[in-house]
Amino acid sequence: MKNVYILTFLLCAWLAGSCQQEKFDSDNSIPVIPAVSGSLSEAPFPFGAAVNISPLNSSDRYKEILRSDMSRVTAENAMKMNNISKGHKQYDFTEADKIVQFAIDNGLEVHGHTLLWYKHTPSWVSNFEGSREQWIAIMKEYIQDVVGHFKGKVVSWDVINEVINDDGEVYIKDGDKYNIWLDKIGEEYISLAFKYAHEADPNALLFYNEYGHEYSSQRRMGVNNLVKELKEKNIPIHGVGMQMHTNINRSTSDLRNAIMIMAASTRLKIHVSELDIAVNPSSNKELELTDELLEKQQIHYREVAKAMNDLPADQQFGITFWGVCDSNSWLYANPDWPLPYDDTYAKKPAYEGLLQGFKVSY
Ligand code: 9MR
Repeated sequence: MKNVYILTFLLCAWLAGSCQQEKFDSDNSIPVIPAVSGSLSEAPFPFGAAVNISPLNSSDRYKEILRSDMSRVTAENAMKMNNISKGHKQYDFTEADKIVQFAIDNGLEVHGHTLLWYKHTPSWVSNFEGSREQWIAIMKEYIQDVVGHFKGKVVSWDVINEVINDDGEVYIKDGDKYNIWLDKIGEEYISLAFKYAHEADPNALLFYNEYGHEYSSQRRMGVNNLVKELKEKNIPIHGVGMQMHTNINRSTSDLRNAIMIMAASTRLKIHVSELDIAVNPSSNKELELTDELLEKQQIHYREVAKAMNDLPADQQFGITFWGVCDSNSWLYANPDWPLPYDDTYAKKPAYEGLLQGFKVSY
């Protein structure tokens, strides 16, 4: 029965993808979809944005957009390990607390990003020497102190970020990427991390967060295998974060299919967790932003919103943009303009694309 469900879902995703191919890609025309107006807050699923403390302190427009259009925020950097952990049992929650307080004051949910990642390991951890048991102990302590600190305020967590490569395998080292937790503890660190986070806040929703679902089916398979393994061991995992740092050259059906397939195969909540759609993926320094690029970007945003809209309600965790306006984006210096608001905080065509994605049936 389960297989029939998955096959039907995959077939629908494929068919929908093929139709889009015809509409958007083969003749390269802009599909005829009625103009719509409104706000992202009208969507049947949450929209959110990654936030940093500096624009939060300095820009009223930034805060207005978070209040009017978003229902969730993620700390873009403030909750990463070396920004919080200053030594064994020494924490600095100043910036993260400010973001959380802003969210609470304005009725926004907070998604925690991220408990463990190969990046942002503080030096006291890199220099730590101990047995496997001692490594497990410091990991447990960190997770439970942090999740405990934000208990009741942070609704959901990326427990583990980016452990799978393009071959679909969990890896310790790849170029300058080095996962110290995997090296010292072994693969069990993943299930232990989920278990410890759950113990610290049984109400928090726990996610595995990864990039590349839209371009690597092997990586997607790797995520799927990991989720399956965790579920078989009864480890509390509630969702998959699909980062989607993507660009206008990727086919819209790749974006849709990644979401549909991950939803059908895991049955977990789907969070498009770090969405941005680059218009200058090759970082051409001379590139200028044209209407044509903005229209392509609009179509891509529309397709992501439509895919989220088409998921079963209990799997629609929502869409988080990786920043609010273009000048907040980690890609801005490339140059790039990957977000739905321009650098004056005005709505771009992408914004209307998002509205069309959940308001118009096509
Ligand atoms: O946008 C983030 C950037 O400001 C940081 O310098 C960088 C390193 O911490 O992380 C960026 O966000 C990443 C996220 O945490 C995990 N997925 C990939 C994101 C883009 O690199």
